[in-house]
Amino acid sequence: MNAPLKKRIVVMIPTYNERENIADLVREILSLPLDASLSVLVVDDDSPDGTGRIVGDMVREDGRVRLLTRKTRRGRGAAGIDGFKAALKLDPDYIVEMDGDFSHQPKYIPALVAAMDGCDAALGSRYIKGGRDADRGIHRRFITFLVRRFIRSRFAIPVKDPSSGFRCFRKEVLERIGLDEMISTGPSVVFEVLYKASLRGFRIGETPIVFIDRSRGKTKLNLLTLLETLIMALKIQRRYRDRSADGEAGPA
Ligand SMILES: Nc1nc2c(ncn2[C@@H]2O[C@H](COP(=O)(O)OP(=O)(O)O)[C@@H](O)[C@H]2O)c(=O)[nH]1
Ligand SMILES: [Mg+2]
Repeated sequence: MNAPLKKRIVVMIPTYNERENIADLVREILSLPLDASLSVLVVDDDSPDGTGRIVGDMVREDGRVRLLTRKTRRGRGAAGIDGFKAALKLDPDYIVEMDGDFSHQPKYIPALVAAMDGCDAALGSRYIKGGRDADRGIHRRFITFLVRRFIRSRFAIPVKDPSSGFRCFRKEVLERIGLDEMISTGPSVVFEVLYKASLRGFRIGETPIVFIDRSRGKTKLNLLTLLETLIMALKIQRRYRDRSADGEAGPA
């Protein structure tokens, strides 16, 4: 009998000004002890700090590294969507999404992949046993707390950490949630993708992660993005509540 084929996994990382993190992060991911065929796709918005050049050098040295440079339609939202679409073209079994600042630690990727057993998507969760938000910034933790409360009060998504951006999807999930119809332009895309997957009945698992402070570089999250995210969440609710009443198709 033939040995089972290795799973193909693409790790998709949106970046903006992550020059101090990206090379170490990509190397760490590629050296994970995973019995899978792993590649990394960096989705960079033409960062002025030269993140794209650093990744470009890595692409030339290692066929497992890929770079998508976006020069129009910038922002975390469109970057995530374009990144997923480019990842799907590589025909993977799973797509892992994570930040490029080490807040999402590569060491959890094997657990995320293992959590896919019996699930269509798996989240790295700060709010289940063994997980933790170890971000030092008190205001940052407060923002996460507010966003989580807000989402949990308005949306019935059966997960503990709906705003987690560290997660893994079966290819079919991303193929069926209508990537071209997403309305988010900013970080709310993380939630919109999850919500659509949940509306469509995909099974979503969680595995604990400890979320740590970004080690280097600056966050792009500010008060304006927070406000934008909350407003966008309301828009998402209005839009898909109407849609789901019309009966969105399930995963079958
Ligand atoms: N391509 C792209 N990536 C972005 C953009 N804004 C943030 N990111 C990346 O998205 C991830 C999360 O952003 P970050 O600033 O760390 O936000 P925080 O983790 O919420 O503080 C990081 O990898 C960023 O480099 C953007 O406009 N375009
Ligand atoms: Mg961050």
